[in-house]
Amino acid sequence: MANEYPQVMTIAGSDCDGSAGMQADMNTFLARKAYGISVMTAAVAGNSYGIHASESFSPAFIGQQFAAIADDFQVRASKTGMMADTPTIEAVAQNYQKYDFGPLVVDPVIITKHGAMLLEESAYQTLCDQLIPLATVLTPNFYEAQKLAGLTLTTEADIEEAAAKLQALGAKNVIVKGKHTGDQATVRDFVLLEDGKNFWLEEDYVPTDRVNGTGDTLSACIAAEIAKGESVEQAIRTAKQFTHRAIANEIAVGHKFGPINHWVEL
Ligand code: PXL
Repeated sequence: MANEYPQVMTIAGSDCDGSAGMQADMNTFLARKAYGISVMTAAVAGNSYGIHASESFSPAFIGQQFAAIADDFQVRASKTGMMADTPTIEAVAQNYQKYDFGPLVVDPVIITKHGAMLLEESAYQTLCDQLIPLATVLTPNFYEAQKLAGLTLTTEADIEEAAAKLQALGAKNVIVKGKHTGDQATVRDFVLLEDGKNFWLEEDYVPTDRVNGTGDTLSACIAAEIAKGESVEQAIRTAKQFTHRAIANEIAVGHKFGPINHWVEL
């Protein structure tokens, strides 16, 4: 009886304004009808204008959260979000390998929609060496793909090359999320699957500032769909659609980079 219901876990930072991080993940899990569990790595003080302060939890406390969940719950898929520094990434990578928490979606959070940097530059290499090899799905945005692949992305061929490079680091499946320049008709994300199948996912560009938590939502939705038994490809397609609808049906909360709308249905 216990643990029959699909359970999905986020390993992420708390954003006190509710728009992003762990809160966006939990909203997504609820919306997609999976039970959400949250191991907290850090907490930020911020709002729709920006991030003003940030604190990380100790590696020991992160380990205690993992142990508590492993003792009682049956997590079918997990995702990572904000991990601010090398000790946090190492703690997450070590603990994840200690238990069975299902396939891992790694959202390599480096930069927020307000332009705040959430990951120390000195930790990029740790992310590549220790966490990306554990990823069933890696979900960098355009900026993160450039940093982690070490490439300048100009053309679509560059983006395809970056995805291949990130796959070579050990991520089984990669989705590189498209750029938002403000003067575009569509947003195009490139998907490279484990078996080499690849395709572009396209949705209309929505001209709005209310986009904080978009990447968290996409990766959380992928994890939730996998936890419910969907294939990786279907999980990615569902997540792109869900996130697009959540952006397109905006809600008036906060003054600047506000949250997206997790009440949308597919
Ligand atoms: O959306 C990226 C993100 C992830 N995690 C935390 C955040 C944000 C953006 O604001 O605050 C904790």
